[in-house]
Amino acid sequence: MTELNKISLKILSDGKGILAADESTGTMTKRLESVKVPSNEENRLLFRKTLFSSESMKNCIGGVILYDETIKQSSESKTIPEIINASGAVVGIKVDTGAKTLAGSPEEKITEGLDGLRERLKKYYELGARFTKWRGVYTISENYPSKLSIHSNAHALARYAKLVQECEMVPIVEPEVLMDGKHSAKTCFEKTSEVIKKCFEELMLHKIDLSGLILKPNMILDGTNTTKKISNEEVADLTLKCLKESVPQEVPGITFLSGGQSEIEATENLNLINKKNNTNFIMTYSYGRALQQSALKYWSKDIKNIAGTQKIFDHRANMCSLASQGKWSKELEIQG
Ligand code: 5MM
Repeated sequence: MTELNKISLKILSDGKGILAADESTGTMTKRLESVKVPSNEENRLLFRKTLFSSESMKNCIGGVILYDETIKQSSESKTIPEIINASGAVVGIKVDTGAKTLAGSPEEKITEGLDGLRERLKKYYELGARFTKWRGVYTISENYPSKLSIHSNAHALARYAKLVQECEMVPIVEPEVLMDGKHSAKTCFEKTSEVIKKCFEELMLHKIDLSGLILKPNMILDGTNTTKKISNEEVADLTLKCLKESVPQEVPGITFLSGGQSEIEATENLNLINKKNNTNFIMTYSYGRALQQSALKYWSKDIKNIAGTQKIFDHRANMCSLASQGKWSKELEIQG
């Protein structure tokens, strides 16, 4: 077993998943302003530190993805990486610098951040990071995602992943096919499969150690603007079929993004995926909104109510952990 494989399994095993707290300052500002809390460094730290010192961190969170600002912050003479490590979770860092207009197809995006990446990775390693994340974004419409966007993003993801492994960290490869649009789940299945297959083609060309990599994909869903929706059972079936056909066996685990699904929807779908899991992959969560939404709303009413906020977060994390083992049910939500 390689060191990278060990780190991956530490993050994913025993009913654990990832807390994606890597919102860039722009996104975090939107989230805070939506609940009428001013977005300043102090408040961003307070909310995040509240989550990172919750009880459920020990049993439900195997890794936390941070943003550049957070990995350098401290509270009560402890650095944020120290607080996370104390719970047993692994520190991760988002290393892309965002999705920009794709030259040659201006309605699509290409994720940037390769320039100077090797040097930045070394600094993040020194700060305590042992895994990283890079997100490629794809939209579905009549002509998209284009071959150009599928190819360019896969190439960037592979170059990123190789640099990360060279620096002895585990890369999370996140190709996110967005839910926005009026496409069917069938189209989402076809496009997501094409995107993931291309990513692995490039990853293999770059000689990535696949046992030390985590894939973070979207689930297969109908577009947000369709009225006719497939059932949760069908979501699970199509998602499993897509991953079984597109992901090489050596990959230890898959951590889904929630992508705008409600907390319950993202939990229910993950639970069904695990109930039906007929692959060797660990299937768990790397949720941002689906782990934080309720906690953020509660916290915004009184930002000094740490214990109350942690209780809300703990419940969500426990539900996701059960779902990652196929042991969740709706009744547990009501009791919680
Ligand atoms: C936490 O949000 C991340 C994106 O931040 P920026 O847009 O500010 O760069 C995002 O990559 C996130 O990690 C994943 O999309 C998963 O989050 P959701 O909310 O979709 O589960």
